[in-house]
Amino acid sequence: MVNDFKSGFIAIVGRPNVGKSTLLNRILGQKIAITSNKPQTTRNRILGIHNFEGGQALFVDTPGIHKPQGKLNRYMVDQAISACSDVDLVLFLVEANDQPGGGDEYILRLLEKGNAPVCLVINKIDMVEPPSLLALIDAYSQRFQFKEVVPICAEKGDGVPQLLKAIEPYIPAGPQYYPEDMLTDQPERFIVAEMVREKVMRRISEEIPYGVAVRVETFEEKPEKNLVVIQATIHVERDSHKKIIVGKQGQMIRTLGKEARIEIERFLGTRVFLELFVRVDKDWSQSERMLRELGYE
Ligand SMILES: Nc1nc2c(ncn2[C@@H]2O[C@H](COP(=O)(O)OP(=O)(O)O)[C@@H](O)[C@H]2O)c(=O)[nH]1
Ligand SMILES: [Mg+2]
Repeated sequence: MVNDFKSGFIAIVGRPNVGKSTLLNRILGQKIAITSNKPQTTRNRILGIHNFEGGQALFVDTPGIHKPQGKLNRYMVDQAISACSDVDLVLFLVEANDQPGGGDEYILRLLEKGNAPVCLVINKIDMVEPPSLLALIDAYSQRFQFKEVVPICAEKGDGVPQLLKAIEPYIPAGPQYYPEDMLTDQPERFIVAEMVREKVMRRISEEIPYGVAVRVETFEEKPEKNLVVIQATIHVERDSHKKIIVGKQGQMIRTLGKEARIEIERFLGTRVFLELFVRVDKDWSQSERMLRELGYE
């Protein structure tokens, strides 16, 4: 038999909040990466495995690239930048309702230093009219030699099949790296913790979510009851943050727990009993040791 299987790594990069994780979820048809309207929701590289006829495309979702302040941000940006090396293709995601700016320029310079081909993906086309989209394509194309330019709406899925078609030629011959039924390289515990953190990102305002980390302490499967018992701790940086996350008479933590549980049940395909704890670790995001302990190393 002729072995003509194709496989390749494709990094999804761009400024914070342009819709990288939304795109990954849309490609996979299932939610594994958390999203919110706040920048810097994604903190780690997340591999999403997409199978197609005769091949496997391995998408790497990354934290948004920005000028980092603080240790956690430094870690996040390093994750994104290192994801661009050794890939077969980079998807550079931008927003249709934005102009090319300093943030994009910084990323384009990084991409120029690498040698992977770059495809420009213009997201959120639902927010603009066609003439301004054309002007934007023009502006970006003058700046960089993109291999392809694909407009999409990651939220609704418009243009995503076209994007998948457009990237196929860049996927080289290669082995099937992961089994066909695998969706991500991240353990279930990680995704579960992320789903809790997403609810915090979405519900809690101001700067608090940037100082929140979530760790799953126990993950106990009870197949005979079709149940998973999960205990997770929400780490915050200040007593005042703990107060807000717990809420009046525990109202907020109950809401967060319920929203997270519903999503975790969908993800795991079982019933879930979720218990949340809140713990203050003063300035954990500035401590090398705490960053390591919470999985940011
Ligand atoms: N209008 C619109 N909003 C989108 C689209 N794709 C993503 N978003 C929103 O943009 C925000 C950031 O998305 P996210 O995937 O977390 O961005 P990331 O930081 O680049 O991973 C979220 O509020 C998404 O719902 C889109 O196609 N259209
Ligand atoms: Mg993201």
